Amino acid sequence: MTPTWDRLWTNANLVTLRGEEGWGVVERGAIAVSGDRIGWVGPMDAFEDAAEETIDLGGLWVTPGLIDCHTHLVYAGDRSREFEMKLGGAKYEDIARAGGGILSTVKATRAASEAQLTELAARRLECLADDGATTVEVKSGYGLDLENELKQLRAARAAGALANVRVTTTLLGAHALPPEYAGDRAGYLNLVCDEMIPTAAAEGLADAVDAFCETIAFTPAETARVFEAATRHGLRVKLHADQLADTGGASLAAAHGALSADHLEYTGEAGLKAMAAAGTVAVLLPGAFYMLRETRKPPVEAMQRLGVTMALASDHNPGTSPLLSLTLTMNLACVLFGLTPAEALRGLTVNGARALGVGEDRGRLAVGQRADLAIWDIGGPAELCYRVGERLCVGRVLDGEPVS
Ligand code: DI6
Ligand code: FE
Repeated sequence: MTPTWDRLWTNANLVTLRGEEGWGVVERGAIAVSGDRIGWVGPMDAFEDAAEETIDLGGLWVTPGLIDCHTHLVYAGDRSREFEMKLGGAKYEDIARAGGGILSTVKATRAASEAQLTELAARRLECLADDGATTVEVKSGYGLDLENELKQLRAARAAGALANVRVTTTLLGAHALPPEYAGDRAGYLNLVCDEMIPTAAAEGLADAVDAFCETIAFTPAETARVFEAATRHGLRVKLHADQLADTGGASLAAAHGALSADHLEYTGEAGLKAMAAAGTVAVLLPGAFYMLRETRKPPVEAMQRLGVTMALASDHNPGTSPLLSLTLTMNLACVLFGLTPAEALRGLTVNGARALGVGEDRGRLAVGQRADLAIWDIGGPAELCYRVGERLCVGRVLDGEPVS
């Protein structure tokens, strides 16, 4: 029989994540791919075609490749000293005065070469890849001037190629006010809106634009300016919203058709209703919640009740979430935020894809979706949220090609 398919993975337990809840497990299943697309999924005994190459997985488990939709993993420097200070009771202001905080990472990142940043980011992406990641979103936000924000975005793209991970990039110029603009907020917003966004869009370096809308960062009005500039230049928007206070970030994100609003510990019902109506995805970031020893949890029950789609991400960054384990991210979401294991895995696959605007392209084991797979040596899918710290991922497939 002339082979119909390029590759067939068979004798596997498939976690399809079909529909809107549950695992969608197909035991003793098979997946056939043609090129970079899934072409057939189902019980192996029902497969009647032929493939150029057949891989017997011997009962291993297969999920969609994991999608980490919120990271800040391009940076130099180290913030472990301030971690030590915080454990000793130091406040955010004490740390900033001691030269810590975001601006200490900005200083180190500006001093690093693009090649150095690429190497550092590639190592971090490999950690996420070891845990089943096939798509990772990477933000800028530690350059805070045109040259260094673009340097970060280029390094993110280059690191993805080195680590065999699909990287989407997000410009986060509105992350903090750089020292040279102290006292000139309007001037810095002009730089973000009139130079960073147009240049990143024109050079194809950013897939989206984000901002840190917070009492210690940018106001809703300043954020709206950034969103309007992004939309003018054809870029979708995302938002760090209501992490430390309810500043109306979720409602603002929804009003601008944002792909996602992220953190949301302090978001109220009005913001969630607006997000549900706009289709803006909630991205839960338990790593930052845990590291900051927060007590106010994001309103997960209200999100479920109001039909807000919930994604999950590592939020890897050197200050509040130095987390590079996706199984631990899922475990924290279950233990700290009360997600079920199936909700947690959906948060790092189909809903993570939706938070990046690529939900039609990847995130499920379904015909027509991109053939990005993660292969696991487990006894059942809930173990992905339970067996923390073990090396459970034994293989990855990107665009139908085995990459590890
Ligand atoms: N929210 C956060 O928790 C991080 N950025 C943001 O927008 C903090 C980043 C850092 O401390 O380096
Ligand atoms: Fe973040």
